[in-house]
Amino acid sequence: MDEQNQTDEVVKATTTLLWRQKMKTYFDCVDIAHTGYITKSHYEQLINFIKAKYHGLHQQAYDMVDRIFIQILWGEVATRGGDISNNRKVTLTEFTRNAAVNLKPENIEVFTKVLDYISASIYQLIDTDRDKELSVDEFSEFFILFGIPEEFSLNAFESIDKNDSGDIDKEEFMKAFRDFWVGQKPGCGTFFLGRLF
Ligand SMILES: [Ca+2]
Ligand SMILES: [Ca+2]
Repeated sequence: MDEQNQTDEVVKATTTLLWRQKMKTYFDCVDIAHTGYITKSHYEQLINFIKAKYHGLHQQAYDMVDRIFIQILWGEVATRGGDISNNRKVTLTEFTRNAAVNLKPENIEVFTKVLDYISASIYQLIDTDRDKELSVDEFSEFFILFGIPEEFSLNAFESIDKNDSGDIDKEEFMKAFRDFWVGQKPGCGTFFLGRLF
């Protein structure tokens, strides 16, 4: 067995099928053209969609989007560093393996803080009327940028809105985001991206 297969056996032994399905779902959202790998340009394209959608914001908001998508989600979560240039391609197998490293006991605390930073920042960005609640429209307008069809974003909305208030508050959003990346069992974030592949 080569080194890669051994590593993947470790991933299988330490994560659930559900968690790996969530990672595949995320991967497929980024790999819009279904090429089988993700690259920096995929993340740059998402950033362009986001900037076009949320135009007229303060420069700080765009810097935050760059930091989240390029430095964190590409440069750390997808690649785990090393070569993060335009030439780097990350397959689903590598992505899943890299994402699983964050779940190790020595990494989970920092990873959780990073996740909270991402979700709190995104929440602020997409709560466009600034009433500190996400409406169905605010929520689906963001998720449509990831190619998630409206019916699935509604599904996601309902699963994240735990208290059935018809709005997603910041705590519900952050909890679901954390659960999506970390949770091994069904939870409030299982359908954060609307469905599982
Ligand atoms: Ca709102
Ligand atoms: Ca709610």
